[in-house]
Amino acid sequence: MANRRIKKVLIANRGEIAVRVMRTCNELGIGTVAVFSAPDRLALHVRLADEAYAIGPAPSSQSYLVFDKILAAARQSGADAIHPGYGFLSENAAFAEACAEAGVIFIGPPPEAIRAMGDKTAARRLMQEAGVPMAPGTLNAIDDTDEAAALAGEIGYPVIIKAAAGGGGKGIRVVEQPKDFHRAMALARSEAQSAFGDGRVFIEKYIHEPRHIEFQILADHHGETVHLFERECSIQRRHQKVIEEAPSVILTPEVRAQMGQAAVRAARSCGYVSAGTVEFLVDSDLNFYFMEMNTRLQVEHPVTEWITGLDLVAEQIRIAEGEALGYTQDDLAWQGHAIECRLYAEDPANNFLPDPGRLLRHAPPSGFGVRVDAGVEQHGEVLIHYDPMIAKLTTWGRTRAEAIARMERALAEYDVAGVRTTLPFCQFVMQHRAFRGGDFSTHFVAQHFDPAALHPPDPQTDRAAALAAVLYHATQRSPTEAPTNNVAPAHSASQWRRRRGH
Ligand code: MV4
Repeated sequence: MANRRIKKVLIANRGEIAVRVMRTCNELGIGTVAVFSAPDRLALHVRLADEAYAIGPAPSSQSYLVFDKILAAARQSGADAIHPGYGFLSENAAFAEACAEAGVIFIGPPPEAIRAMGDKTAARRLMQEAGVPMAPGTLNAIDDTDEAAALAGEIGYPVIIKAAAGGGGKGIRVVEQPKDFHRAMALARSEAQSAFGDGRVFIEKYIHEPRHIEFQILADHHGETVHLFERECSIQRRHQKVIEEAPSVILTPEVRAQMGQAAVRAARSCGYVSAGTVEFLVDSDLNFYFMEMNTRLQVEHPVTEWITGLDLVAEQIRIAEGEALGYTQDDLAWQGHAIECRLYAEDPANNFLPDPGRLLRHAPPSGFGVRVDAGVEQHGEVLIHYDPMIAKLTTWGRTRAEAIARMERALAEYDVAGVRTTLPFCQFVMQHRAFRGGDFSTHFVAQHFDPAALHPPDPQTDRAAALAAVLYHATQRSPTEAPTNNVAPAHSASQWRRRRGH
């Protein structure tokens, strides 16, 4: 593959991940192009970009997901590459193909790899061939319910039914007993059909109280594939990760090496290039089972950046340019421990009900070993139309205990008002005996979380902060007219740009 220098990147995303990608582009001397929906016109990612293009109304189906609008903005701006971030078009094989047809580099894996891993049964067949351990189950989607029931009997109950087109937690069902199988199958099918437009499902043996441990991999266009160790993401709620860390407390060096090698085989099996993640379930005996491969940069990638010192977006860009990784597995090592807390505009005292709105105050923590990736500024708005994540707070320490202590310090320092947030929930987890002892599974939240144990909100402080913020806000310049299209922000990041290689 011929090397092709990337000079300008369009970021087909919004919020913190768009900002995070732009930051690396700025460091590399690469120009940045934002796209924005109407309610995002004053968003941080628009303000930080060199140029910004309006791509339609709020619904992502009419803006961030529309190939032609994104590609038109790429053409108009002269962007030579598109970074999709996560979500939206990041795992859309047809979009990756459309980029190639338009002569724009898609900063991500080849469409074939996205497609292969998007079909979870196709992925299972690939893993079977590559010798990657999997939970016992079916290799093909099952059409006949009676045949499926017989297979479930052979696998042994409990079993779990998953959508072939799924991923994350949509369309999954645990079946404890044979008598429940037919009904569960019908429900799983119709759920899969309405969620993905594809009712195909498959069955796996249900792993009891597993941990979710995933391996970051990087692969270049020259046949080199490495892993960047693991992230443990067991603390999740309704299949939404909330706290992640690296490394995992339970892995031994031997199991880590075995899982890493399996992850590399998984990536090679589909001709993977760029950054990707191989997810495993791990049982209490440290047996591990392939779950799925995510063919994108993930939300939780900063914990890997902390322990390896590598900028994953910079690596993705170098790989997309056709450069060789320049290191092998033996060159890689990790140091210390990193934890990520996701701060959402959701009320943990009220079943995590989303609470979008304006951030009357947003003063994130800082200091040694603390990183904040925020998508919203003070006075900015968490919009109802999109994911309600406000920021990712990550900390590093020489040991896990130090990373936790630093996280507790940072959480205490975090000052946010105007919306309810998951901050008290993060504090609950950090101080929990089971979390501190490393004694948890994917069922942690269901087993241990008690809203009554949350730090009680202090209405006096809340009110005082809100009043102070309103008064302060009143003294500030109000936002100027909205940029409508093709706007170069007054304070362009380009003025800080250095030339690459200097
Ligand atoms: C599993 C599992 C146990 N055994 N697969 C799939 C989607 C991901 N977000 C969680 N998934 C699981 N897959 C096998 N073979 C356990 C989970 C799982 C889970 C399943 C049902 C209800 C709640 C759950 C919480 C965490 C993990």
